[in-house]
Amino acid sequence: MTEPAAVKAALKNQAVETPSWAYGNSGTRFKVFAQAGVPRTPQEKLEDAAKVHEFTGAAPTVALHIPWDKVDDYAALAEFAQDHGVKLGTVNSNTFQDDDYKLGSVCHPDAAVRRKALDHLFECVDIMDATGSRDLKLWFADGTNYPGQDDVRERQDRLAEALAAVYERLGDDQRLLLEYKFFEPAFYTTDVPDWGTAYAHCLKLGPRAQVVVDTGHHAPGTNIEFIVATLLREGRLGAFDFNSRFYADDDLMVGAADPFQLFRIMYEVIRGGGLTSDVAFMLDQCHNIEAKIPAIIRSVMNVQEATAKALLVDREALAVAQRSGDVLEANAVLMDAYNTDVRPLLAEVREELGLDGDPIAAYRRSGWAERITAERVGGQQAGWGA
Ligand code: PSV
Ligand code: MN
Repeated sequence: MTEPAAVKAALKNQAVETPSWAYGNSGTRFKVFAQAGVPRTPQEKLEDAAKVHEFTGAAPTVALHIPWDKVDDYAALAEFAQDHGVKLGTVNSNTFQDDDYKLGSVCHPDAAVRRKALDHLFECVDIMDATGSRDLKLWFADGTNYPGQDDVRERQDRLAEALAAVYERLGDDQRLLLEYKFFEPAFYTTDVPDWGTAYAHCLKLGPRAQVVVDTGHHAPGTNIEFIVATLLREGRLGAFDFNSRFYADDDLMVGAADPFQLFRIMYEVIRGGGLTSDVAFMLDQCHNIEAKIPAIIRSVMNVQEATAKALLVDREALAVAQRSGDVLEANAVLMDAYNTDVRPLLAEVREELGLDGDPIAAYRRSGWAERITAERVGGQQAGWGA
């Protein structure tokens, strides 16, 4: 069993990056619901993100999405973040919300559209230079809807060409994170459908190209923890986009739909040394019907709970059971850790950090929700496409 002091130390060091877009309005293709107090500017999103960090102590960075978080002066935005106790994190590109991208972006059959998409990716690297961000996260909505629509092999060549150009443009301390998704918005093929395709491209690019595992981007029943173990073994797990799903890419609060899966993932992360390496733990969620800030706090807490349980696995007892072929005992060791109520331990960890043991209650008492509802009146609320 990991020493209690080591478990606490690991939990105190854990950081979860929150996505700027989770603070804005979101919904489904049927309806985007507006909520009172939602940020109107990237600065207001950072104010909300700062509250999540204030009450959890575990969300020190905020991911940007360009152009949703476009500003004139990114260095000033980084300073604004710093003044509020957080930092700007990963820069996410967006090559999916422009009419030109109907048939794809970097994989589009028309070279002019590919050039436009590449220029956007270069712009994102320029922004990283200004914000001091380490990671560029690339997700492409590219793909086809019908067999025969385009040459899927040629699309891979176009993709490889764009990725190579972006990789070349990165600074020595910057990374390219490639995210895969098996469907949506394209329904027949997507150009980066799975971890194998992402891994193959990253391998060609070089060591600073790494794979992103968005937990919502797999077919039902996929063993995500196996993918995590494999990518860690290969040194190519760059980041997580955490969220939960019941059916498709639901983007629900991580750990809400399947806390056991999150535990299994975190166990493989710890087993593979990923908790203390450069793996970035990010949320990629949309809070469509629930209050956003407490939902993000809850999500951070869910990651912490899964991590605490995974840290509590008695690895020595597990190894003994595994080596002796004691299937039931091996399973029991894992389940013992999973079934531990780690909430008191996490409350203690928070209190030792000078925080309230119950971040959601502390947030509710703070009056922040009432304040932003009263103050953020008028203007255009942030949301998809804003
Ligand atoms: C695509 O579904 C995705 O997971 C990518 O990470 C995008 O950048 C993000 O969602 C937008 O919410
Ligand atoms: Mn994602």
